Amino acid sequence: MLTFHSERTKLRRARTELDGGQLVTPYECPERVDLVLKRVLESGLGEVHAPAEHGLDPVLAIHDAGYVDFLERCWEEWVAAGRQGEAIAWIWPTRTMPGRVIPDHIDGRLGHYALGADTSICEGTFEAAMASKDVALSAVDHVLASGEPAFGLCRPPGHHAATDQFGGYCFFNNAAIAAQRALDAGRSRVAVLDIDFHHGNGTQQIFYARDDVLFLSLHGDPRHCFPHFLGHADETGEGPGKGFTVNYPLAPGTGYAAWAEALEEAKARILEAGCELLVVSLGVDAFEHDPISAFTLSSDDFSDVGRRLGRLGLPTVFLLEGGYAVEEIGINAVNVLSGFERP
Ligand code: OKP
Ligand code: ZN
Repeated sequence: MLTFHSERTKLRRARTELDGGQLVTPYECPERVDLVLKRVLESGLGEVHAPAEHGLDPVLAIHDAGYVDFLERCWEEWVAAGRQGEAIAWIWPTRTMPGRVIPDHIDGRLGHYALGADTSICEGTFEAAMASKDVALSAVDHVLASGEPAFGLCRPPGHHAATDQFGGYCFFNNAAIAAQRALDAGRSRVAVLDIDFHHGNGTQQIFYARDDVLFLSLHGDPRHCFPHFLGHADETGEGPGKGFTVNYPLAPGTGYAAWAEALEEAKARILEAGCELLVVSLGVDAFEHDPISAFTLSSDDFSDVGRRLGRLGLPTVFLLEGGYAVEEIGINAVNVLSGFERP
């Protein structure tokens, strides 16, 4: 299958992530792209293509215009305010202070548009997010035009990004942007299957009241795992979207047998709903040695994941999300893709 990749996805190189009360070098680093690309090339998966530039319209089909403007200007505003470090949110509209008015001050705007303090904004963040969604759009366009599968080597990831919030290393929701593209191209229902270890809260929020996108997620139970405040089994959609959100929260320590059982249930729901295209939010942080996750999938299990997804028989676009055990991220991502194509 074709891979879509842009060197511009590496324009974001944050120096700080708030982790355990310390500022550490972020887990979500540009080297992840090099490792996955290297494995794609050595595995003979297929050609690597540069994405086309798709501009902001497909972003604005998903995200709030004020949010996009904030992301574009945040870094220069932060620097203009004389700040020394990277832009990190530290005050929020919370349950007791709901925040009806979007503040003017950069500190207030950061809190309005941030989900958490884990994700710093630095120079190049907007440019990398733009490249990442271009990768996703070119990959889905290839699937739409050819019926063949494609892999978008997206980075930064997207599934935590909501209509107007960034966080969990995500800025633009690449999977949501790709799903909307497929609908705009005439598909009547699309499935987004999120197999990243973390719940895809952004994707869920974006499509929660809609029945044209079926969102399904296998993830660490939010009682114990990031993003902590969404992803419970009783969240099933609202209004016309009732039944079109399906969550499989799994306990930390879950191994492949139980995980694959949830995957088969998700596949049955995708077929039952008559989805015409599958977007896979391909995080590989369910891996046993991932540094920030708690499932125990092996590299061979990821090949089996690909085989199981291939048996759905749907036009499929894979978009990279998380995966942080850097040496193995390329192996595990490409194992899914190879298993899908060469069962
Ligand atoms: C992004 B993706 C330590 C870990 C918490 C948030 C995790 C984001 C995961 N600071 N950071 O879903 O892989
Ligand atoms: Zn993740």
